[in-house]
Amino acid sequence: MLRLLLMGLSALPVVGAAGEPIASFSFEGLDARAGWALEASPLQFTGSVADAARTGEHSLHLQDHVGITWGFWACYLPLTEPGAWRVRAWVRMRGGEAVMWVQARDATRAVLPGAEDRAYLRSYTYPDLVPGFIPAEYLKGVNDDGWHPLELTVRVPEGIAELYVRLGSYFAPSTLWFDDVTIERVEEGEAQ
Ligand SMILES: [Ca+2]
Repeated sequence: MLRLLLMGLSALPVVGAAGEPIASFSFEGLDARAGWALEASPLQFTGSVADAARTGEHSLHLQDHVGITWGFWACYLPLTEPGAWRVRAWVRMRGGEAVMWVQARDATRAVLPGAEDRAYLRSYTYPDLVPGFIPAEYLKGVNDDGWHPLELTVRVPEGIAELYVRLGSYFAPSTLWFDDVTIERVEEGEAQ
C-alpha cells in the first residue's frame, strides 16, 4: 500500500525498514520543487529554487519581507502507516526564525489527535542585533552562515492518510534556505 501511494512522487526511495527514508528531497533537477508548494502571502513572502545548497546545487529559498505572520514551503506526503515518523531538514538562515511544522492528517485532512509538532530555530541576529557589537559566542541562536538541522518526530495513530510537512518563517523578517529533507520511520524507543 505504501509503495503504491508513493508512486506519484518522483525519484523517491521507498523502503519499509525503520531508519531509512521513505522520502527525501534535495531540490535538484528540472523539477526541483516537485512535491512542494509555497503557502505564504505573496504580499509578504517570495519563494524560489535557489543556487545555495547544502548538497547538490540547489535548495528551496524563502524570503520573509515583512515578519508579521508565518509562511511556508509545504509538502503533502501520502502515508498510511502508523508509528513514529521523523522529519529532518537542513536550514540556512539570515535573521529571523525558522519553523518546521508537521501534522498527521486523516482522509478528510483533519489533524489526528496528538499527531502534530513544531520545531523552531532562531538566528543569532534575531531580531535586529548586530553581531559586530556583540561577540557571537554571547548570543543565543545559530550562526547565520551555516547549515543547521531542524527535526522532530511525530507519533502517528491509525487512520493517517498524509503527513503534512511545512518549512517556513515565523513572525520575523528573514531569508531562509531549506535543503535535504528526509522522512523516515523510527522505532518507538528511538522517538524523543
Ligand atoms: Ca540540494
